[in-house]
Amino acid sequence: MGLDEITISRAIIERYTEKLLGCLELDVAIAGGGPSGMVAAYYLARAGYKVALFERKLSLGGGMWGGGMMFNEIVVQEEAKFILDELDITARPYGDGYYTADSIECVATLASKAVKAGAKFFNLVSVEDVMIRENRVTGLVINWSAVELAGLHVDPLTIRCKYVIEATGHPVEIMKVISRKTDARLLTETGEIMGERSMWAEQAEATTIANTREAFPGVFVAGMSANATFGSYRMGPIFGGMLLSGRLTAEAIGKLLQQ
Ligand code: 48F
Repeated sequence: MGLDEITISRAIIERYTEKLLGCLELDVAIAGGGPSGMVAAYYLARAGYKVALFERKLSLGGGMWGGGMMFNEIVVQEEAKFILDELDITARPYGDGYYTADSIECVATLASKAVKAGAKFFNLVSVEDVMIRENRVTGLVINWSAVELAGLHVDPLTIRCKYVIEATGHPVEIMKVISRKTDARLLTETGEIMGERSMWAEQAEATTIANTREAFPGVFVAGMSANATFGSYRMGPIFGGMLLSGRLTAEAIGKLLQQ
């Protein structure tokens, strides 16, 4: 049998279209494919929810690939080590309560497990806006990242969902767009995005968990976005908080979806 380029093209177009059409209405739409977003995608998919993740860049993984300053190892503390175990990622003890993991293994395994569990990933797609009905976010507005990068005037498409996870990391893009485009208060102390503070790993890791919650009706903040929204510290290349936050968001949303 000879290979036909048109068959190859048709296969890709049909399968991608099928995948995208299947994600127009979701239980959960995730903005950002860093560690917190991918962990949330994995646990939600594993629990049987219909979940898709939209990532601006070509590659998933966000800030995880680069470890600390491009030394591609990450540190995970005792409290989150069980997540590495659940994902079958090798954790090497490093003294008292610290573990290290290879950041390439982490990203690759997370992406693989989430997709195999049934989460749909759309890379090269940016979330540029949200849909709001009666003061609740009801969906994401998406466009090709290439359109955004080229500054082209092309209208977006829309995904409806029951919950959104804001996992865009430091820039906290989803909360920013909500804050800019509505008069409503966010569910923070000030009603606005409180902003990220400087490095303090211990505080930051603890508050990441406390800040993993609904920050606007229908939107949960996870990972670094949780601290950026609620005004807490950054933590640098220790990733336990990111993993725990992703898992916690999946659990919290799962509970609400069961009601
Ligand atoms: O920054 P990122 O890795 O977020 P995270 O899951 O983890 C933070 C850590 O990597 C690290 C840290 C240490 O513990 O503080 O920084 O909170 O991943 C965020 C992803 O979201 C994508 C972005 O390209 C990155 O891969 N992203 C950002 N804005 C958008 C987006 C958007 N508007 N639409 C789609 N993707």
